[in-house]
Amino acid sequence: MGVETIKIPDLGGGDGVEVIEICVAVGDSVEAEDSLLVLESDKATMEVPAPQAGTVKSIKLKLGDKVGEGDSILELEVAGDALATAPTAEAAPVAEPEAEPVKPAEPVSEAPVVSSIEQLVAVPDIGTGDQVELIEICVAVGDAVEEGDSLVVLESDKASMEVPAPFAGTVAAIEVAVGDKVGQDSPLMKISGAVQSAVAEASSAAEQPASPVPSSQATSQTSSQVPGSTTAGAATRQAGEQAVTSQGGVYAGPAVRKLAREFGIPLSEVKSTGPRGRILKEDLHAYAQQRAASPKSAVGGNGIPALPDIDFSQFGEVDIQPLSKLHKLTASNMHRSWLNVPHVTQYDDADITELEAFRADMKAEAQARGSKLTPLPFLLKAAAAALLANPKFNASLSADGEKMVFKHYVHIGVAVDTPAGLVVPVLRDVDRKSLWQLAEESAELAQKAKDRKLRPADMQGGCFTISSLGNIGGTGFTPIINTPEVAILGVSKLAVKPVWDGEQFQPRKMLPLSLSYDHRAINGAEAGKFFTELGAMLADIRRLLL
Ligand code: CAO
Repeated sequence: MGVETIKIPDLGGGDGVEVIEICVAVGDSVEAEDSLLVLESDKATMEVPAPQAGTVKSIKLKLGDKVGEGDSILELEVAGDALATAPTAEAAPVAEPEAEPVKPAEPVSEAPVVSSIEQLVAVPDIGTGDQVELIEICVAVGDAVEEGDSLVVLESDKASMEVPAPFAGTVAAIEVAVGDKVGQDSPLMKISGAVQSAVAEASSAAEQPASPVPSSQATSQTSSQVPGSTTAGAATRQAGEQAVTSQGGVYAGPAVRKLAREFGIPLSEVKSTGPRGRILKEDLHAYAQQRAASPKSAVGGNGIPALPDIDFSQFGEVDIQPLSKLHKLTASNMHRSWLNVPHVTQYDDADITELEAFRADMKAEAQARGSKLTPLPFLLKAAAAALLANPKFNASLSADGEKMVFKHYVHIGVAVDTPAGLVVPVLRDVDRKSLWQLAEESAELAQKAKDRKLRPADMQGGCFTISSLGNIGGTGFTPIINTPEVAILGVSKLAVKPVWDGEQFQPRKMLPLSLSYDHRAINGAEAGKFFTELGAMLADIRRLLL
């Protein structure tokens, strides 16, 4: 075991840099590369990483201190011999800037003239050989930029960094896109700049790096090593670990940027409370809380992380089709219900062996009437009876959640799949109609739906919905409640199953049912009673007469 004093690394010439965050406490165990503290200069925020793993024994500075290279940060108890294990600055050598990406100057003339040359701006030495993600392009072709204006923002796992314009000019071409992975010397964009002398420019271009270099890197030096101590991180890492102000005045550190991305928070909308307008993690929390309280759009709102916008063409050929109005409406209704209503779904099988036998007996008669007696009219009739017997199911909650509206009518919607999308026409007064009437009316409404002839009134006033996938297949599904209704019945495909009658297994026609209900309006015991009664009526349709 040894104790090392961890010191401020080479800050690229900046002294008197403020300590704005101490990320560890005495007694904490840290891994190599864990952030120890965050420093902030006028232009940049920098995380100082632990050079190696260890336990924090003491902290030598406090928030608000102004520090410079070589100042002690903390004492770290490390395994083994501290001197031997301490990394040296040579372990991460400073990459020499190169002049490669500079385009040759235009043909020179002898006399000094004002002319314009186009230079390729490339990614500077970012202190890592790894590729980093380009997260923001701050300019557009045709934009005039001043020297030092941000061109792009890059982000590694730990840091965000801006690449500033190395000279004033006009953006002539952009060679990258957001999401690209880039590394040192990757071309970014071409900037044409006015220069006083083509001769002078040509020669200076040959001597200097065209790639813009963050100030700390431009002046980076090998930090001196003191026996028993080491600087935290190598000089090269500093340039790559800056979080900076990006265009539009957004000023945030890497950890905050990462968190904002994870939660789909647009930093430009966050009110900052940090020093010099820096966005803090607390600001993100405040934003998320405020958003949760706002009744605005559910997409990316209510504290829900927004879904990433993915360019699928990067994986293969795609065809992009706009959604129909009906599809968008259904999607929005489903999403609203799913987000607002605490759904519980119960599953059960109804034994409809006798019902099916009766249906088979009635087939010829149905045909003679020009009708078809599917299981649906029986389900409608049984649901109506169960709704009347269980008034909480035939009700809606008021929007403020303060009142329950009990309905003295029984209108039931039936989900109908159409080429244009899902619609739910409503059969009125189901409790007062015969099975024949319900069969004819449901077939008529389903046809109208498929022909897109339903009127808005045909789809209003429902108390309960039946969604049947029985003619398609499946053993069960979780239907989403058609709010402001409080329950919905899902019907899956009938299957013959062995059922124990007390002495032996009998083959029975079992209909899988799923009942989703709004747990704000209905509790589990009530749902169990409703479901049992419904199943009993389907099992013995004579009960529908009671
Ligand atoms: N199990 C087995 N067979 C079933 C069944 C079940 N649960 N339900 C219906 N069938 C049978 C019918 O008996 C009929 O067969 P026969 O012609 O031999 O009698 C066949 O399936 C076709 O029935 P249908 O679809 O014409 O009539 P229906 O009354 O059962 O359903 C309707 C009408 C409008 C509900 C249906 O056409 C439909 O659109 N279903 C899809 C609904 C949907 O998409 N729901 C999902 C909503 S959530 O995304």
